[in-house]
Amino acid sequence: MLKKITTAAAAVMLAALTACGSGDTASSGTTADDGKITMGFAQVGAESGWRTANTKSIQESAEAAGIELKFSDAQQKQENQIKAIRSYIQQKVDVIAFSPVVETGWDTVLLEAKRANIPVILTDRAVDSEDTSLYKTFLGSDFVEEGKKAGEWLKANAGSAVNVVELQGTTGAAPAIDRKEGFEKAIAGTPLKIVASQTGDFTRSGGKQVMEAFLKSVPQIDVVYAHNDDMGLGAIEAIKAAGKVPGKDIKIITVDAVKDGMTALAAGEINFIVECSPLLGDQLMDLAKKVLKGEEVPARVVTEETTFTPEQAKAALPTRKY
Ligand code: GYE
Repeated sequence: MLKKITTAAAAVMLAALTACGSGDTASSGTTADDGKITMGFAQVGAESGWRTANTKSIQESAEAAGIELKFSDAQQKQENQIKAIRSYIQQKVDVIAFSPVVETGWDTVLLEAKRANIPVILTDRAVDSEDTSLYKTFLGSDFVEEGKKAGEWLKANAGSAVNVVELQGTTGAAPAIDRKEGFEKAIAGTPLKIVASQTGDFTRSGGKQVMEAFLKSVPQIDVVYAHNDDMGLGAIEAIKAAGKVPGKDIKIITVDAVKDGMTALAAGEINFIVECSPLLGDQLMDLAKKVLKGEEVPARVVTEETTFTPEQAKAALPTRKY
């Protein structure tokens, strides 16, 4: 009996110590201190219109949900994201969410979070870790499906087009790998072929530079398939500078459907956009709350998305949120 009491007392003391321990990070507001949830979010960067909209969605949703957000921008560098995650572990946040810049190389830091009993939620991009117990759930789009939609549209609307150049997203990133795969599957067995493919790092300047090089080195370009709107918009600048008409001389297909992309689509400079929604904030906060309450969450939550032609873009633009 005495032993039992001692054990119970020790447990209380330990809890008190833990609470004290987090006293120096009291501003982090961990659940142990004041019942408020603190989320550490390690963002990829600010490489595109999509990313900016995604960051805004996460910040606004955290505020609306009463969740304290610690936010970091990794400038598209994995080492920065790993540092940010380690610092969230040190600060004893309640939950960590992040959008992994590339798929590989996360096991060690995810194991550190697991050992510290801090649940991790993947948003937007996937990791290739075999041990799926390293994270609670993965919220985001089906990028293979997006690539397929782009390829299916082209198959149906290719006309005499044959030669496709591809502007890939960040090398090693899930959306770059999967959008390539889905597109290639869709155009397989048709006369369409990818004659050149390079990364533009999901940025406008990257898309422009790669397209400038393609226009010099590839004799006949019929189609540009860009893994995001920003690279497509960069390619438009390069095409115009080369004296060609984007959307007519060269068909352009992109992914995302952010406002700038939709505006170019409505103007006929892009021919087709596959939507990828950056508005993941509300779902992320809901999932975080559930995970912290110990409720079951699905291992995978897929975002619902559509596609746009120029006519559909014109209709959607006035009420477009991002
Ligand atoms: O398509 C692109 C951004 O991971 C889905 O990252 C995201 C992609 C998005 O830079 O614009």
